[in-house]
Amino acid sequence: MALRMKGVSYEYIEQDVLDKGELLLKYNPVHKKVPVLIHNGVPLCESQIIVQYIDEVWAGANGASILPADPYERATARFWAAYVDDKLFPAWLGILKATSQDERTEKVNKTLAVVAQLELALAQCSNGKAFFAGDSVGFLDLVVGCNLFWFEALRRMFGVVFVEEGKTPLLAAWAERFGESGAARDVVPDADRAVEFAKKLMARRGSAPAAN
Ligand SMILES: N[C@@H](CCC(=O)N[C@@H](CS)C(=O)NCC(=O)O)C(=O)O
Repeated sequence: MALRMKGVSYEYIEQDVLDKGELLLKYNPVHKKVPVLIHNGVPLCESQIIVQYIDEVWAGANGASILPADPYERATARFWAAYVDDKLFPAWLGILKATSQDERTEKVNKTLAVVAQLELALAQCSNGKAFFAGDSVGFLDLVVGCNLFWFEALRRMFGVVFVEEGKTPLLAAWAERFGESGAARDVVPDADRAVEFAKKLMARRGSAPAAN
């Protein structure tokens, strides 16, 4: 999404993380995780670091700046981005990794609590505008937005809804706008593929079967 925002062309190489290939092990030997950006033959790892790198390297490119220019706004965006990585990602991933229904319910409730907090963050950051970053997509939009197709996959698998007009009206309207934005449109993976992968992950881990 960041490369699209900057108008930079790239080659996308898909990696099955349940069957890690040579390229991934070579370029991310520390964490052995995707994504990895290879630029000028050298690897960059960790999503948020990659996005910030792209913003700095292509600072003069046709796309607008991804991180806010104002130091306080930039720090605030980084604060919430760290919150997403620390709290949101493990909470919903825990739903897939759960080995009992009780554990799964606990992770669903945790995810709901984090999403409720993000509703408040959106109100604070957007200041009534369309996106976390204001009038257009920015860093925090990408960081939160890349979880949305997983939310859809979890809805299809377990019937759980994390972002909806009744409970999180701001996030619900934002999610619509984000999905239609030039950054996300045509790039975000299909939720069907996320479901397919999640089922493989659960089978591998022997997690409890899907139930509403
Ligand atoms: N903090 C990392 C997390 C990356 C991550 O968890 N990647 C997953 C796929 S979304 C992965 O590669 N998992 C393979 C594994 O855990 O072995 C980032 O933001 O890049």
